[in-house]
Amino acid sequence: MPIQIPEQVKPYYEMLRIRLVEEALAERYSEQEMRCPMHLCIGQEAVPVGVCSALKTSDMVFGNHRSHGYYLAKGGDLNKMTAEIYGKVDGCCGGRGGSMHLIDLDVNFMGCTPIVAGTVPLGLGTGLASKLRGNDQITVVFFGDGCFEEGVVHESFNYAALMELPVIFVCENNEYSVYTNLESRQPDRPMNKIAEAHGWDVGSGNGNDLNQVAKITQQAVSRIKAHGRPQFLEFDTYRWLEHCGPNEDDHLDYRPADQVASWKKKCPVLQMQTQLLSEKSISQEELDSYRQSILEEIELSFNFAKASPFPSPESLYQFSNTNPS
Ligand SMILES: Cc1ncc(C[n+]2csc(CCOP(=O)(O)OP(=O)(O)O)c2C)c(N)n1
Ligand SMILES: [Mg+2]
Repeated sequence: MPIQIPEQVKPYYEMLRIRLVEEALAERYSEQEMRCPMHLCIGQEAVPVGVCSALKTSDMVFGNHRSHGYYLAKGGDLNKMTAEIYGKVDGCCGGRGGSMHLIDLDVNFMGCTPIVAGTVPLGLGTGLASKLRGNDQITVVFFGDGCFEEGVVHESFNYAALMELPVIFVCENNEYSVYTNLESRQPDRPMNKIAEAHGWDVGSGNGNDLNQVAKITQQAVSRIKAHGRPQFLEFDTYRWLEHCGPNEDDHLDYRPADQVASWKKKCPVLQMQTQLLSEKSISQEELDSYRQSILEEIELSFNFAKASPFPSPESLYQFSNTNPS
């Protein structure tokens, strides 16, 4: 049953929903019915929700390989996302893409891709389109700290600055690209200094603090409204699970145990929950009812995905211009 969520509690609800959806995906992954690689954002929920809370539905968002949170925070349809992950015809990409190819044009979630930095130049394209059309649509491209090592990011910074595009690039800095930490990959050269050198406005903050993420993004949106130039935002956060897949991988020892433990103490969902309870914006009974309602919604989405058929073999070349027949 849909329930009424007070306005000030909505961002918390959305973070909790992303967390519970991903926990359910992780739990069922071993059933081997989701046949695509899956990168979970558990621990990082405040960035997608905080950033998207500052956007309008007409604004456009691109994700990367770790995009369930972005898709849901932008208003993407949970049934269609779950069906996509199950490879079913009712998925948001007809079951052809899986977890890393999510699109929902109804809410301007423009897409995501496993190719690191693949969506960065696409965001320039939508930014340029908004500028040429003279509308007020903003483009947001989410990416990780590892993405910064791709040459196209730097070309894109240059192009966006030259063309004065209304884009916000949001870097979720979780300190790791797969198993390698930031210091081993990049010299001491803060990412926002590079953006600044291109003449972009920059902002940075605690990516586990939803209010801070939302405020910093609102400021970036206001600057774009004022002068139309590109914005770079960097938020520190941390992934809890393995790079790809539903498990923990701390036994591999690539991340110090005390680092993992200290970030888990800074859980974005729990921090916001504690705040709402202490300021009495929410009661424990309401919290329990939200959780119950989300779990019911998730169960229905799995039923929807499982009941949906696989795409037919005849449709294999439907969107292709290389049909051999
Ligand atoms: C062009 C390209 N290079 C390498 C990879 C392999 N790869 C997939 S995800 C990833 C790490 C990306 O790290 P980051 O951008 O920090 O995102 P995170 O996984 O930490 O969220 C890499 C190297 C890829 N998919 N595409
Ligand atoms: Mg990273």
